[in-house]
Amino acid sequence: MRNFLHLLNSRLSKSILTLGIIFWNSYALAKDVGKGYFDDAPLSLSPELSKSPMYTLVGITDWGKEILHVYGITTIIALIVFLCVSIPILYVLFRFRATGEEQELPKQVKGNYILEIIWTVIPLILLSLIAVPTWQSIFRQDKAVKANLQDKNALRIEVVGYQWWWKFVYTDFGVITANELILPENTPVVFSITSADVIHSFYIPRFGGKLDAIPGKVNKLTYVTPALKSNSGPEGDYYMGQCMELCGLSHALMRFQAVIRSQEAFQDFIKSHNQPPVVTTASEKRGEEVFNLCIACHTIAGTPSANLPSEKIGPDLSNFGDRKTLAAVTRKNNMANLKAWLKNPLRFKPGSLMPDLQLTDQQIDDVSAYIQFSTAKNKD
Ligand code: HEC
Ligand SMILES: [Cu+2]
Repeated sequence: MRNFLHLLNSRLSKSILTLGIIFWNSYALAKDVGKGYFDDAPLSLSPELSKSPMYTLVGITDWGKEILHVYGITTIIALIVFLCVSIPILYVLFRFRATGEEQELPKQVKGNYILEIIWTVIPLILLSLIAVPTWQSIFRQDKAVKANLQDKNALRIEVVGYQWWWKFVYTDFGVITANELILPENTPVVFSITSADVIHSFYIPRFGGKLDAIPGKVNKLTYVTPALKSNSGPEGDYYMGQCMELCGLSHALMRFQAVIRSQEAFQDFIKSHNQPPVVTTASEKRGEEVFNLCIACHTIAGTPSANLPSEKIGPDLSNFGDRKTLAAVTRKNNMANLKAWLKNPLRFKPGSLMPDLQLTDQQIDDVSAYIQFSTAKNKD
């Protein structure tokens, strides 16, 4: 007995020590990620993200609220089951503890029909209590998708997952963008979700409704976008989204952002998006030339790159200067990060399908100026 206690003690202390070391190392690592490489740590480690963390426990769309409702029912039932099991167990543990003076085994019981029936029927009832509202929700969503597809006021958006970024096509407006999903407030939206390569999963936690993006299949999701917050600035409200299906090396870096704007600001976005770049400085002019190296994979609306008929494997860069983030919302979009990205995309995103194009520093400066500044100038 004593030896056993010793063993337990030393194991316990070793485990605690190991855990402590792991904790300390992870902390030390996390603290320094990105330091020295970029002007700016990844967004997850910056205060940016704290403004829009990926909570699952607030539903701010109709569909999000509905899911939370089912979630609430499930949680309450699970809690009741937990209490009904753990309280008797604790009672029995203490009430019938061995005193060491027992002479024989206690009475052995097995195969009690009544008990067997009871503990088959109770879970059946509990599972039905969960299943019925779940089915109801699924059918309601199905109906809403059909209704909103017919609704003239609804916004239809095609979502395509790529390794490791998101394409958003505003089918009714001929507008294509990437990673930043601009949405008008209080509007029904139908997302038609698919993938260009492997399985991804589309999810904006606060809006509710996580749906797989599967190549060759279109999954539909709909909800009414939330209203603007009372204190939101001219840029609107930002909500983080994330790919939720392990899809390769940079899966964790496959983020996106939903941006809720007023109806007018949304219309402005639609209007300015496809305006051709306005090239003024000498550097932008040289950058326009350099951009010919990029057009097999990228498009800027209103330039020859938009005339190539092939499917592009890189994000649409129209109106890029208007974007707040870079490389699927993993960095802030500013000149320093853009240049670092063009110097070596793999440093930002392991396995990225944007190759290192071996550009000279001059080419990087020029093409950065071109895609960053000339595209944003059409914003009155
Ligand atoms: C072989 C295809 C390919 C070529 C050529 C290419 N890119 Fe890319 N680019 C990509 C892919 C794929 C991504 C998405 C990377 C990711 O986020 O994982 C990307 C991402 C980007 C992004 C970030 C976009 C965003 O939505 O945040 C910028 C900016 C960019 N590329 C600029 C350029 C420029 C400028 C050139 C030419 C000098 C270029 N790319 C050449 C494939 C390419
Ligand atoms: Cu993924």
